[in-house]
Amino acid sequence: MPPVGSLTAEQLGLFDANGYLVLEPFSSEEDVRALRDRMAELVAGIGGSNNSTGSCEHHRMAMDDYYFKSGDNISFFYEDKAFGDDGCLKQSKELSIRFVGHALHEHDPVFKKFSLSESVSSIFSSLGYKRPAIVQSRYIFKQPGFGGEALPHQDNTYLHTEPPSCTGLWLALEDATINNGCLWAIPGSHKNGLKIRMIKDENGTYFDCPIPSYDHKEFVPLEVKSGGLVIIHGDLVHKSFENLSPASRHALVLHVVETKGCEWSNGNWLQRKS
Ligand SMILES: O=C(O)CCC(=O)C(=O)O
Repeated sequence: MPPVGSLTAEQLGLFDANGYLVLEPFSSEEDVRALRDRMAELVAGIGGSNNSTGSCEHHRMAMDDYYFKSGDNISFFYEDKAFGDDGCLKQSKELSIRFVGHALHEHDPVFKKFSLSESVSSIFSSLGYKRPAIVQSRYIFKQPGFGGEALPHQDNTYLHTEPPSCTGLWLALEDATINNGCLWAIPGSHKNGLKIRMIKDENGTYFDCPIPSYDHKEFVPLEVKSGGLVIIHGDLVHKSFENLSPASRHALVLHVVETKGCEWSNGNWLQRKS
């Protein structure tokens, strides 16, 4: 049997038409459990004190130095709404974290094993990548009650090569539903090309044109069972809503670019060492 990531002609046709492809199932229950357990260990290790609600040292999600350095390490970002007026967390760190990134695939053995698995690399061979490189990994928690929204975007906006070559692999580590903040995408929107770039240079971090707006009616929900994977074209417009439900929605996202014949852009916030 070929690895699960080895795509058929029919699957490639669907990906080409829609800009996304759902592979369900993709990862086994054991593999999902291993990723979730490992993340629980990493979070438990933050700051040395488990279940802390008293520390003010937790880092909010913001485009600042902590964020810009996170391309090369494992950093922890908290939901804004997790903090009280005193600047301290209102509940345990486990229920406050927004995401962890951006080099889990390099620095953690469990995440590295998944990222380098045959199932994952088969996807990139199937999509025609010659020398793919994972440039970013992010574990997203979508906490119950306030897990933050992802505004409509295209991944090539943030992880740009010339020519654009980013593909996202979004692995559901819990059932992702309309209720708990699943992905939504505009089918076929990748065919309209990249609309906007985020640039970081000596003038700061900014977009090169006004942020486009999209009609919600164009989006379709991508509900995925735990262990299912969504392949996302770098120009696909996608988003997710705030999670107002009592159930979390954990997911792991890997972003890959082509390094053969494609040049990593100097203006990207993430600058790789090699
Ligand atoms: O998981 C989410 O809610 C959004 C993830 C996403 O859009 C991305 O990683 O590009």
